[in-house]
Amino acid sequence: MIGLVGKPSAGKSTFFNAATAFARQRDDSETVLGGATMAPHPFTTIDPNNGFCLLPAPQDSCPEEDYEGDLTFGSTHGRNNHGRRLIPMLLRDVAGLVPNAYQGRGRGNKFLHDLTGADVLVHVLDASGTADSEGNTVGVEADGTPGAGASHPLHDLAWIRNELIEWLYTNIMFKWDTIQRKGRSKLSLMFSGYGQTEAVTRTVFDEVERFLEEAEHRERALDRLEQWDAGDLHRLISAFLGVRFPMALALNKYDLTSAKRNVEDILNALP
Ligand SMILES: Nc1nc2c(ncn2[C@@H]2O[C@H](COP(=O)(O)OP(=O)(O)O)[C@@H](O)[C@H]2O)c(=O)[nH]1
Ligand SMILES: [Mg+2]
Repeated sequence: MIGLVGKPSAGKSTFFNAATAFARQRDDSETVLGGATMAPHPFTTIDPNNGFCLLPAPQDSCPEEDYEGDLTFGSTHGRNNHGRRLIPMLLRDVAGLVPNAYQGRGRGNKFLHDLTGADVLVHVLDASGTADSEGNTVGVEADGTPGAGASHPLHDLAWIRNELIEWLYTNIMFKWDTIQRKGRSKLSLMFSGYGQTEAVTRTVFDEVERFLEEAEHRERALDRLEQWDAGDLHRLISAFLGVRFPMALALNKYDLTSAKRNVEDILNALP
C-alpha cells in the first residue's frame, strides 16, 4: 500500500483521484472504492480514502519487457508503453498533517496511525509555497515573493518528517521504563508494531550499533539502553523510518509561477 502524506490542501486528494480515476471509469465493482472530496480548506479528508492505482511492474521483472506486439495480451490491467504489465496497488489518502499532529493536534495521531500499513509514502508537497504550514492560502505578493506566513516546501518537508519521528518517539517514550528494563528485545517488539518484519528491525539495530561503535566507541549500545539519551533514540528512529517508510516526493501545484524557484531550491538542497 502507498500512503499519501502532506500538509492540508497540498493536493493529496487531487493526486489520489487522478491516480485512481481508471478504476472508477471502468466501473468495476471490485476496484471502485470511490473518489475523494477535494476542497481548498483543511480537513476535507478525515477518514482515509482507499483506492487502486496502476503501477508498471518493476524493471526487469516482466519477461515481455519492450515487447512491441499487442500490449493488451496476457495482462489483466494493460501495459505501459515499454510493455511492462500494470499492476494494481492500493493507494491511501490520509488527512493532512499539521504541526504537532504527533501530540494529537488536528486528530494527528489517528492520521499517523492510518499510515502504519503503508509500504512506501508519497509526500505531496505544495511546491508553489503559497500556503502556511496548516494549508491556509496566503498567496504571493505582486513581485512574486510569498505572502506572510507562507511555508517553503523544504520547510514542509522538514517538519513533516519531524512529525513522523516524534510520533514514533512519543510512542516509544511512553514505554521507555519497561524498554530499559527488558532491553533490546522489548525495543524490537515496540518497532514491530509498525508492520515490518523482524529482520528489518534487526538490520536497523545492527547498523545503528555499528555506527555508535565506530563514531563514539560505544560497544553493543543496544544492550546498554540505560545509557541512552533522547539524541540516541532519535537517531535510531530516523534510521528506522528511512528503511521502513521509503518516501517519494510529489511536487504539486507546479502550474503556479512561484513553484519554479522552489523546485530549484529543492533540487539544490537534496542529493
Ligand atoms: N493550482 C493548483 N491547484 C491545485 C493543484 N492540485 C490541487 N490543487 C487545489 O488545491 C486545493 C486542495 O487540494 P486537495 O487535493 O483537496 O488537497 P489535500 O488537502 O492535500 O487533499 C484544491 O482546491 C485543489 O483544486 C495543482 O496542481 N495546481
Ligand atoms: Mg484531502
